[in-house]
Amino acid sequence: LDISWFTESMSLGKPLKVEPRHCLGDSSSSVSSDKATQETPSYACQRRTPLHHHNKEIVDALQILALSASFQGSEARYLGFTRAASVLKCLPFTLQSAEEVKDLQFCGGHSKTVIQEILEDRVCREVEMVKNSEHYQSMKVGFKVLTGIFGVGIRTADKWYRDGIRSLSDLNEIEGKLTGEQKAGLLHYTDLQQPVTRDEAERVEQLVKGALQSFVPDVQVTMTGGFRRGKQEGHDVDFLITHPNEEALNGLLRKAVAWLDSKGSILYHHIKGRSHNFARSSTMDGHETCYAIFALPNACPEKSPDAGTIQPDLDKSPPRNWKAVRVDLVVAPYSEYSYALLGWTGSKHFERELRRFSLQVKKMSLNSHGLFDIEKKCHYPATSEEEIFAHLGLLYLTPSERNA
Ligand code: DCT
Ligand code: MG
Repeated sequence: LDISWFTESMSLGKPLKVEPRHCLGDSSSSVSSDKATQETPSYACQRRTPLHHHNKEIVDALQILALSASFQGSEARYLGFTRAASVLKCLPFTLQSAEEVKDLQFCGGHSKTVIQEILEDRVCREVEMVKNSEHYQSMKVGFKVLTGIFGVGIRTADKWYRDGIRSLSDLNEIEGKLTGEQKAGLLHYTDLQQPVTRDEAERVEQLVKGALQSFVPDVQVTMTGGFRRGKQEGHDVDFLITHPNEEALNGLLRKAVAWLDSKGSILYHHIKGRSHNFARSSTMDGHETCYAIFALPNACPEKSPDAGTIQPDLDKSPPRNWKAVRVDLVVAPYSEYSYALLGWTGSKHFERELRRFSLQVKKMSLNSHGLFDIEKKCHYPATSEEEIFAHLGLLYLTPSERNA
């Protein structure tokens, strides 16, 4: 683990050593530069957050509490635990004593109590209770079946819980009432619960590129999400598709997905068309997107994948030569590509913090389409992620430093 960049510039008492205009405490802020250098930058997009850090056990515990809070519909508690976990990911050392916790910034009282308890007793009673609670367990099952369309997962999982659904077998009983996406999530539950490895992601990339390039040979395809940030595993594989000639993108996603489907590579897909009347200042994402479940052939297939032999993976069916993998395909016009790349690289918390920083500090609205200055009422074009960070007066962070 290389933390030299951190120890030089980012220990808690000595935050990002950047040119003054890049800091929150810059000349436009009321915070004096002396005071600013004593503080942890408050927004996660101002901090370098590596993938590997020194406080995994505590971060994992805080993230369980964050997930549980979101399952209970408490966004404030979700954000509190998530922000505390994010600060800990930046620490260049392993927390050893409860005493060290007192000085942590952006870490609320509840999170501090949890951290102190883990440091003193090795476990936190609240975390153990949550992990073993029926609500948490069954919400996780419900959430997993909802294969990931943004914004609908928790609400539906909660409704299922209220309706008395506690397990996969309960869900099987209401199969007739499930949407196509939910049925697919249930059918491929076992596979979708397994992490997607980098090797699998790269094989999905070959499939996706092959399909798109058969229609437009010079189409640009970039793997985004956690894999672009350096993760070795993820819950899905995310891709961003673009081309300098925007006409080349017309109908391309549908054609490529239909082609993959005809080869038996797709188990489920749902395409959301491009939203043309999409408000540019909105935080919503209006790009054409395909949410899919691929049948990814095994690394050394003896047989080619055949959709005709696909069977539910819940029962003890004979060994298959493919694995169900969640894939998101996003098409961005070339002029919006850098914004879409920044938006789809994540992490989710990094993106939330970047949007919060843009709005609160810069009075700008940022989304995957562009950056809108609310006061000057103008858009800022960008041809690279570096340019977007510069528009926001932020130090550039590479994808692997955005694991907030
Ligand atoms: N995203 C976001 N806000 C959301 C959901 C997603 O900004 N509510 C962005 C950030 C990451 C990117 O889209 C891809 O989303 P995921 O695949 O859910 O995240 P990931 O970091 O790739 O996680 P995983 O490795 O588990 O797939
Ligand atoms: Mg992902």
